[in-house]
This record gives sequence, structure tokens and C-alpha cells, in this order.
Amino acid sequence: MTIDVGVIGVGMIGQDHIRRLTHVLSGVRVAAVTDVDLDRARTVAADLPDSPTVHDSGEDLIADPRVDAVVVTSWGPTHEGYVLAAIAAGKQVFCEKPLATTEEACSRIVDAEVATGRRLVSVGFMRRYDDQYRAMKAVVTGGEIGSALVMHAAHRNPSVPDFFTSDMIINDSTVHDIDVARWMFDDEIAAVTVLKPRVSSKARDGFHDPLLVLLEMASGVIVDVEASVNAGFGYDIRGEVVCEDGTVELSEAAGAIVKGAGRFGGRVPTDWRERFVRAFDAELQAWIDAVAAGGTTGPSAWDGYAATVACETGLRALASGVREPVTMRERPDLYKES
Ligand code: NAD
Ligand code: ISE
Repeated sequence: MTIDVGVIGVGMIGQDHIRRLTHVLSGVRVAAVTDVDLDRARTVAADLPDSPTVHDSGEDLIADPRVDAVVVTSWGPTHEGYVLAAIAAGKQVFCEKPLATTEEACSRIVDAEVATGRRLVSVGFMRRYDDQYRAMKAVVTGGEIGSALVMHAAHRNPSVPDFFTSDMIINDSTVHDIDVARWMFDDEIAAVTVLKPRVSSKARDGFHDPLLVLLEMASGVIVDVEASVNAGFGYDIRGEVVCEDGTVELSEAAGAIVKGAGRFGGRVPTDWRERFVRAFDAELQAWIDAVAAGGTTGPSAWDGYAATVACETGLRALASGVREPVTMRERPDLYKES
């Protein structure tokens, strides 16, 4: 069985997902694309083997009866409308993070999905599919080194595009660490505090870069995330969980460590595409397989909602300078297992 997918937004990650859907994954074909930049959509479509239809709008693409399932890779503030339209059409939708940029928008998506009585939404928190994070979670949940106490994390971007704002350090970058924290400890975030270290001389005007984001889990575990967007030297993702009887940490992403002339070293990934290439492949293959089987898999609309609420709380904590409690709606029954 081949799933015909329509992709909305063919920028950086849209094109990367189209490449894997077309050349890497199985059981899927890119049948339609669209973008507000229609020239870009036409250029991308022209390079694809199955001559996908170029739709004038995301709404037209979702309504196309030849499109079995939808991938949303447009800018965050546009996600809500497309996800709601896909739910209304009864089509499975994979939405890149964030699910939506406000708590209210995420809540509307949750309400719409709950009203259908089945899961139709999957959110692109691909770290859950990364081999290293999965190995770390297996150790943490296996209990072999005791109960978790603290997690140290770092999310260092080499640089970011001009449209990137200071708030996005939290709601575009740290949102991944927020999802990892919820997933790693099967727990919700109870409070967020944001500390502002000395500002990097490379930071743009108005940017607090780096930030130290402290996530207090309901269990009492504390996750500290050092987040920066001007690291310069490469894309560096770190994680270490400290437990009562030991620690578990992510290894270096470089495939090989080279020793010579009294030194050792390896490659630092250029960006998220390189660091998480296999996680993205695994995430989308799992989604395609689930869609072919008549359902979905992966992080849910509830996970998207919870991450956005934690991000909004983080932005409040950045502004207030004090610990801010996280307040969430009750988790609907549809998501009790997610
Ligand atoms: P981008 O700017 O490179 O691409 C976005 C594309 O969407 C552009 O081509 C733009 O013209 C198009 N677009 C904007 N509004 C649209 C609309 N209303 N309808 C249709 N198309 C529209 O951005 P990007 O880096 O590819 O990011 C896209 C999304 O993917 C963001 O939500 C971002 O947070 C997410 N993302 C996730 C990861 C990850 O690691 N999971 C990595 C990068 C980006
Ligand atoms: C980007 O949008 C991503 O999602 C990457 O995974 C993240 O590392 C980066 O900071 C974001 O800008």
C-alpha cells in the first residue's frame, strides 16, 4: 500500500522531509505540495519523480481526494488552521513542532480531535526517535542506576536566521528539550524558571543569549537546559541524567573519534538535519506505517499542547525573573495513554 501525502510549506524542513519521503522511506509518495511562495512549490515539485500537484493553498491540498494524509511544515503560526482543516477532513496529519504557537490554539486542536473520538494528529518531536535519547530513556526507566534526580541538557545552535526572535530561543529551540523532559520522565512540568547569564557578544540586539531554563517536573526532578543560538562552532546537543546510583549521558554524535598528534577529536554536526537525520527518518516511517494501518503514532496533540504551555510559562518566567508555575487543562481521555 502506498500513502499519498501532501506537504504544506516547502522551506528548509519541508524539502528535507520531501527528500526522505521520496528517496529514503517506503510505502509513501509525495502527491501534492503547496507553499505561500508558489514559485518555490513549483520548483520543488519539478524535481520530484511523481509529478505532484501544486495546489494554490493548503486548504485546497487538504481537500484534494488524492491526498491520503497531510504533512505541515509551514511556519508555526500557520499550523493551527491547517491542522484543524485536516481534522475536519478526517485526514491524518503530521505537524512539525510547534503544534501551534499559543495555548488557546493548541486547545482548539485538542478539542477538535477529541470531538472526532480518534487520534488524527502527530507532532514532530523527533528526538523521541533518536537512538541516543531512546537508549538513555531505557536506562532511566529500567531503574538500573536508581531513581532520576536531575537532568543537565544543552541546546546549542551555531547561528539562526534573521527572522529568529529572542523568544524563539524558548518556543522554537528549547521546546524540544521541554518535550524530551516530559517524555524522558513520563511526567508533566510543574514550574519554569529562566536565568539570564551574561549575554554573548555575538547575540543580536534585544536577545538574551544564552538562557538557562529550569524545568521542575511534578516528581521533583529538575531539568536544566542551557540554550543558545550563537554557539558558532556547530550544532551541539547534550544530555545527562543524574540518578541515585549512577549517570547516563548522550554520547558524541560524531561517528568516529580520531586520535593523532597527541590529541583526539571528531566532527560536530552542522545543524539539526545532520544530528537528527536518522531520528527524522524513523519518526516519519513510523507515522507512514501507522497511517497505512489506519491510525497514527508519535507525540500527540496533547504533547503539543503541553509543550506550548510550558514554553508560554517559560516566556513569562523570562519576563518576570521568578519561578512560574505551569497551569494546564485536564488531560482528555483520548490522550490518557500518550
Ligand atoms: P522555512 O522558513 O525554511 O520554511 C517554511 C516554509 O513555509 C516557507 O517556504 C514558507 O514560504 C512557507 N509558508 C509560510 N507560511 C505558509 C502558509 N500559510 N501556507 C503555506 N506555506 C507557508 O522554515 P523551516 O525551518 O522549514 O520551519 C518550518 C517549521 O518546521 C517550523 O514550525 C519549525 O519550527 C519546524 N522545524 C522543525 C525542526 C525540527 O527539528 N523538528 C527543524 C526545523 C524546523
Ligand atoms: C529548529 O526549528 C529546530 O526545530 C531544531 O531542531 C532546533 O535545534 C533549532 O533550534 C530550531 O530553530
